[in-house]
Amino acid sequence: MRKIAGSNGPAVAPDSVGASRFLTGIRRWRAKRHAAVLFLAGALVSCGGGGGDTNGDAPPATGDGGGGSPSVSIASPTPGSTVSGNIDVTADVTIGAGIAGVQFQVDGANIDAEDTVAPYSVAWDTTTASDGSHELTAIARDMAGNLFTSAPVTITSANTSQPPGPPSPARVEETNAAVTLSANWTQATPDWYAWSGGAAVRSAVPGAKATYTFTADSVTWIGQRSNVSGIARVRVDADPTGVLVDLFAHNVETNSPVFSVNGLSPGSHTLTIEVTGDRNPGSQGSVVVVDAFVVPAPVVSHLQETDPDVAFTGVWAQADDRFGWSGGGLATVPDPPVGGARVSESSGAKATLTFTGTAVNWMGFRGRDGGIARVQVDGGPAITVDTYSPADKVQAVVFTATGLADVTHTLTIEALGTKSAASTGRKIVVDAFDVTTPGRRYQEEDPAVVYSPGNWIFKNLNRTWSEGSISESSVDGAFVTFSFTGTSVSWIGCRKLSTGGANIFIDGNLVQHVETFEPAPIEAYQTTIFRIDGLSPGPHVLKIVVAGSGPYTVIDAFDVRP
Ligand SMILES: [Ca+2]
Ligand SMILES: [Ca+2]
Repeated sequence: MRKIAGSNGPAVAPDSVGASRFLTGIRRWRAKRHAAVLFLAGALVSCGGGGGDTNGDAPPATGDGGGGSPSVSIASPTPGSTVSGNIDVTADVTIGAGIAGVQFQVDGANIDAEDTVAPYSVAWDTTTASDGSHELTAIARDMAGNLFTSAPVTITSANTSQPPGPPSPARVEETNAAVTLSANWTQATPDWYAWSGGAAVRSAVPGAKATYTFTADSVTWIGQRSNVSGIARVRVDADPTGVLVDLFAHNVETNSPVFSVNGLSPGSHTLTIEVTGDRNPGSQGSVVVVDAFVVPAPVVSHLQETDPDVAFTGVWAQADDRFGWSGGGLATVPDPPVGGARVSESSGAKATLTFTGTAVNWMGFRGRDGGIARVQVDGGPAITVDTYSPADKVQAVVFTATGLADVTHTLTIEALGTKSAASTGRKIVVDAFDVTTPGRRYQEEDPAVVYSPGNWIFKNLNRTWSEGSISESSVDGAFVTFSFTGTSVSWIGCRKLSTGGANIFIDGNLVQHVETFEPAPIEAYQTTIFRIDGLSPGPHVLKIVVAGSGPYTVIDAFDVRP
């Protein structure tokens, strides 16, 4: 059992980024363990009573709520687009009497079964269709059995004529046959966390092992960091020693990439995770969670709602921090916590993320008082997302867009102030975003990263850093070099009130001075401080020199594109 001992939070050096009032997190966790049901019931009462100006008899799950004529349309893919591989076909549906389901068709033949749960979509393997032109339609069925058919959307399937792209990262759950669990693993709790695939396993028994067999040159372990997490030993193939992965964090991060291995030889490999029973001195437990694996290892930045690239308009409030949001409950002394998540029940409230990458997740909340939002990528077709769920789930991925070009995009989330019939509220929560970019990520302690001696602090675990830790320096002139081979590199770091300036050199030439200071409440973690493209193919050296003007410079990771 997870056991919380003691009454004080772990000590944290006051001179490091993210030094915090951690006792709030520790007490919050304990409170949740003992009073979760009571609290959630209370949350329902308060949300149900605060629904704003929308009629309590609001129609179910309609896009506009305006009582207009029924409309069914294909939202994605867009007319005239060229598609290949596996794609999601989605529909926008507004019909008066409630939606029983949506059947998608290609050229008049059903694609999979009717989707009875909003948002309406179907996964379509376009390789099952010949190359060339095809028509997609969506047929919505209302509760009375009436059918409403969308206008056809004509697309072009192009598989055999496409050059092979990079392999799509595949997510493999811990229940997959490729994952072998020893004795002493149990289902992970608490189940208000949105585990990948709906479940995960946990163990604190020394010697318990989880082994994943895969064929790829890289892999990412998806687990959990928390203030009751321990230290795992991870081995690749027959490596006798492996590496120790400290899973401690002051708050709880679920569905989180906790460790990656890159650069393996072609062929089959095993990744073995072993519970050691050891723990960080700050941790209250030695739990290890195995939630999923992703092959090949993706490059993902987990951005908080406090990121300067997230703009909020309309009415938003700080979400109740007792839920356990990503990045929640952590304060930069002497200021109060600024992060956690933001919530709105107001029609027209918008959150817009500007990001550069090929895929994006919106992490929010699904629950009994979840409302309906409209989501758009680059101002494209509106996609309706109903966040109602009969069971409350925090740190839940509620929307994903993939297959984007690696350029700058916008993701817009608009609370509609509406809800499905079953929901007791209209909550839309913005907690975090996962932005995927091509290439390979090198953590800050990779052998290719070399620090000037004596003036760097390592293994800062105080915030939601990429794979848990950063290096930092407050010494003017301290530097770090990163040697890489590729045409493009990014420095992943931090922007907040306690970070400052740096000079950036490529192959010995000063290319930019950056200032990373941001006033509260802006806090950007796993953020891209600097990116340069178009380098000549071959080896290069990126050098970052601390240049005064702020207490800390943060080195979280580097991303390289070939
Ligand atoms: Ca958050
Ligand atoms: Ca890191």
